[in-house]
Amino acid sequence: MSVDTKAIPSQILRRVRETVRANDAWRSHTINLIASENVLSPAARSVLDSDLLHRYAEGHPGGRYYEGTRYVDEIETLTAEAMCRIFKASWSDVRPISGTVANEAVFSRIVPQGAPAIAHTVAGGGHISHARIGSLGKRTKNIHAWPMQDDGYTIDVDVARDLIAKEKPAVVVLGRSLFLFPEPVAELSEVCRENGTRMLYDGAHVLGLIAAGEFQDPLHEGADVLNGSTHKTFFGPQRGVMLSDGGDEAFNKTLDKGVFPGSSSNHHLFSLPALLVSALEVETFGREYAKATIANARALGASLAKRGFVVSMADRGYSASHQVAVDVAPFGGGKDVSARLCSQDIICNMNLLPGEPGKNAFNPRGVRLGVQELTRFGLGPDEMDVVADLMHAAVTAGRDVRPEVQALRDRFPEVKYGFAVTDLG
Ligand code: DSN
Repeated sequence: MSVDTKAIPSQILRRVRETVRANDAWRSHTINLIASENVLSPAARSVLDSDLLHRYAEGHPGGRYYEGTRYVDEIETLTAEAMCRIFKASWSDVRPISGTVANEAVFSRIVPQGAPAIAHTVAGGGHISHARIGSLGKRTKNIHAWPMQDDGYTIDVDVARDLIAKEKPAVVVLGRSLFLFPEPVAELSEVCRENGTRMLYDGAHVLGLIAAGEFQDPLHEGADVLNGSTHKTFFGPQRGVMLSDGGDEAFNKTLDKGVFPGSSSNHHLFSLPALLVSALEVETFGREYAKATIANARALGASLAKRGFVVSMADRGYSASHQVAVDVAPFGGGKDVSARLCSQDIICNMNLLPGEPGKNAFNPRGVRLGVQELTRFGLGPDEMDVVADLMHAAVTAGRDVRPEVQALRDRFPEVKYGFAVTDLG
């Protein structure tokens, strides 16, 4: 980024507020389909701005390296307990500030330098932190891709079992950024145990669906650790979480050290109360929300297919999560189409489709659509049909749909499935 050294501070200062307000105003009337985002309830938002913005709390409640933490200790303990309740876990760490930091905490402690590992490639839907150029790649370049069936999405379990038995990897990573269907956790857990392999399930995208019992239950199907980010389908502030069950104290201690001092010192205390409120919302409204989200994803897939789009995994009902993947190559490809949609206030990202070669990453065939935010605003299957119609008009006919996008969003101004500020007393 080039820097304007002649800029005048007072002018920039005004620009800061204007820019933030402009973003607020714009995003409030867009159709947001970015699958990794969501919005906070008014109750969760109301506890974000506090003295905790200024404070430090390394270590754990009861074992801090700083004085002055008595209140954040209480919040952190309540949040960790809520996470254990929600995921029926015996151990949780709520200090990682993102899903990637949580992954770093695991990889840095359980993957010896150069050891074999198995993960999804980015082209296979994997997250960048599982890749050779990401967090896992700092420990090892010896990363094998999960073998895939012909659909380019589904892991070939028999071949995967043989690969684990042959390579004896230090870690296998299940879970992805293009995450349409559950992973074969139960099917692979035994061969992992037999070969001394730890299984990390990266549930960043589907954490809220797992919490609700509406996707799969990785910890009880055999994963050693469930990592996630707390701001996608788990509709909290931007943070991460790690969970395990089964009481392997030595393993939990290893993970704990991976978080602190391994991958973070302080952990952005200001957003912890908002995470606690959001976790209580997930406990209260999570199942209803997750069911609505999955129904909306399937409805959007069907509505787009009805209008002639090729939607991935049609034979399996498009999705069992919050996402659908759509082939937009006939209309210019993912880069061009996502930019055109954004100019019409419909926001999504370009994405490689299942089975597409990684070399296409900068102009893939597809776009990835996530309905978790629209669902939180209360939109349902009927509105998914309207969204599909607007996308179709914008992409195939170049129509200016911004007024219709705004009209749709104006009908759903309130965040649902959450508490009101007054519920906080
Ligand atoms: N890369 C983000 C995504 O899936 O959108 C998650 O970190």
